[in-house]
Amino acid sequence: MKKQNKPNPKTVQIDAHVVDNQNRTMTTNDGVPIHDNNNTLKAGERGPSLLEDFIYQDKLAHFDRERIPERVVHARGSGAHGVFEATADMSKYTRAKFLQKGTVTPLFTRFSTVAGFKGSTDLARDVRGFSVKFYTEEGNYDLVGNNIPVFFIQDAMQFPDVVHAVKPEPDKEIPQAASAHDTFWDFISLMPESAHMSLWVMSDRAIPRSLRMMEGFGVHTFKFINDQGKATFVKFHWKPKLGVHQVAWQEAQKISGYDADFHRRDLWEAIDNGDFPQWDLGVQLIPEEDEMKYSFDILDPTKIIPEELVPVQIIGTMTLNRNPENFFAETEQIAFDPGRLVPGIDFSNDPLLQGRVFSYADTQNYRLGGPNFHELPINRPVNGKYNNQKDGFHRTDVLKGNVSYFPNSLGGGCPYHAMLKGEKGFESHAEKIDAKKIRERSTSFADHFTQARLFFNSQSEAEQQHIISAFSFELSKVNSVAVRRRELAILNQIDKKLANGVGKNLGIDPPQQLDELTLQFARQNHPNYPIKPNKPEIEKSPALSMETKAGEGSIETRKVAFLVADGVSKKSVDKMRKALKAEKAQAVLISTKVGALKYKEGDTEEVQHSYLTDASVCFDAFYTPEGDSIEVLKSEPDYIQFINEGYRHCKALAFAKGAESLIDLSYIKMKGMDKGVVLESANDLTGDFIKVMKGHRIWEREADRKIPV
Ligand code: HDE
Repeated sequence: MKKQNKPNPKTVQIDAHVVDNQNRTMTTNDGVPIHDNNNTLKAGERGPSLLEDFIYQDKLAHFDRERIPERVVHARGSGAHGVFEATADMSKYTRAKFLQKGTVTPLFTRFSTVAGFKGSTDLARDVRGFSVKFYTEEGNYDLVGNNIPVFFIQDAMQFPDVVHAVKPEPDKEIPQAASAHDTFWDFISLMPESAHMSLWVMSDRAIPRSLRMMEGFGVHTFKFINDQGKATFVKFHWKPKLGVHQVAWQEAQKISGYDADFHRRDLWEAIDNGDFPQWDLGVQLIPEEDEMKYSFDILDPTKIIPEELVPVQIIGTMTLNRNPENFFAETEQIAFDPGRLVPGIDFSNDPLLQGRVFSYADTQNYRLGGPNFHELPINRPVNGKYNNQKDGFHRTDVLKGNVSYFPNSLGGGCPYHAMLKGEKGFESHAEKIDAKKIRERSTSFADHFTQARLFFNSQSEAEQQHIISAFSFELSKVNSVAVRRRELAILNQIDKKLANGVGKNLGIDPPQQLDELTLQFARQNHPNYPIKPNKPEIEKSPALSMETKAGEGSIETRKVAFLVADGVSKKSVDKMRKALKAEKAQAVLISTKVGALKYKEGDTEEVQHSYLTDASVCFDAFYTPEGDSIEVLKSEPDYIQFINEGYRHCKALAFAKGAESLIDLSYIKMKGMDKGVVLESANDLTGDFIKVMKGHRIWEREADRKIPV
């Protein structure tokens, strides 16, 4: 797998299974040519169908079994193939070959939402799964992470509970893909350990602009193991090259109606256009000796290690460069499992991670119908698998010879143990354990609010307001006043501004003390709860704010709506189009109808989008070119809606000469001009527009965000 001009081994492996129907006669599943695929076999023209119609049975029996159980969580997902190139010398820390400088490894990445069913909207407020299967030369390594670096719970035993609480309520199966309901907040308000994660989920991290514009985290602390068997603790981070971006909550809700596949489409189209998304892989390395050095426990999955304490070192880059050939065969059947490691990487004792080690293989055995799911093309290791496991449902490998046991002499002692030939296979880290069996929680896991506070403190004013709005929205949807109050008590332990802001919107004064029920449950894990927390190393971490991660001002692949109608000036359109192209941003013409758009100059251009089919929320910025179209747009209410919403959602709007008159019909007139409204008559139209777009949002408008639309 060294960098060479040889074909990607995973592509070669999958291609061997690709079926192309072009120029083929249709056959049954047994290869028998089908003469007529429209009519069942009947006794006479109007007679009953015959049991002997094996062609019909072949077709329907397959159809009747076309659904497999969806994933119990992360059912809704989108994936793509790619490669990882290691760029740093990691040999001091890990013997994993795919992490050695210069190695290029094929991979498949799947992004997902957690709570919704397979057909739910992409824009739900939710955590996003971020799973990567590396097909390394030492077997498959799965980094099954999320776009949020902490988790709701500390012990795997409670995973079914948190999932049952967030999923639709079991009596009425409502709501779909939403945490804004009673059972979720009932659970969360009884579980102070979920406080930190709940702030992340109520932040804009949970409504990404694009899957290509979000961070990924391994969440748990893992271990790197080097050639000498020495361990170093490690946390994994994926950093998107396009920066970290969000949509507004109101946009998310509207996008769900206009394009429920918004993220899936965006990923597919970007790869299809050759705009390959990239992420750097970063690691935080903690020497074994420093395990107990921090004010928090590095084994606790509700804690981050602030980047200011342990910097993130970049060790390679992932590029997603190929869409799947077939969604079901690849994205649906891929089986991730954080419990499968390659030499050089090991688990830590994080009790959540330890529990995951069981659950994933177990669920794949069920979901994919038996123990041979490793043989599906998307799951096969590129270096082959050789062992004595055999038989079972859907076995496709044909094991040669009469030997399927070890030790053997008849099979030449093969397949042999690595150590028998002086090779090194996977070896677990020889950690010394001397302990009693207990069912308890470590006291070092008992501080639930310090890092939640760190997160809130580290957000910009606008980001804090979004968190307050999100909690207010969610808790308003909760019917139980006791649950609302109990959650407010938790928020009050984190930050007064947060609790008071939400309390005001709910009409409840936040209680000063945690609710008795919350305390009662917390004391089951920590009898002396609440426990005095250690003094944190830092009070604020700029790295936690999305605003600081918005990217180095790139607008690559961002979508700009050109708001046009017949009679628009081609010159005015092309001027902006050219400037955006130079920045690799996309121009999308939106007109009063699809089909041929007539330019003022006489030419025509095919338009795919209209005010009827598209909405402002699906675009990043807006441009109104000059021309006779301006008169048409004056009486087009959907045009006015576009610019009103764009303005409200703090996006950049540019108006060519003459188009300024349209501003008088909008809320911009009422609320006033700002740097985000770029006029050709007063500004450098293209230069200033691009400059504002590079700032992503005009946050100043946030202070006055109650603009009606
Ligand atoms: Fe998962 N999780 N999880 N999870 N998880 C699954 O596996 C589970 C956890 C994550 O794209 C399931 O194949 C337990 C943390 C992702 O196919 C299941 C616990 C993190 C995906 C399962 C956790 C994740 C899953 C459901 C607590 C972030 C989607 C279907 C101990 C680090 C993978 C499946 C994909 C999927 C169990 C907690 C991420 C049931 C028991 C923490 C991204 O096995």
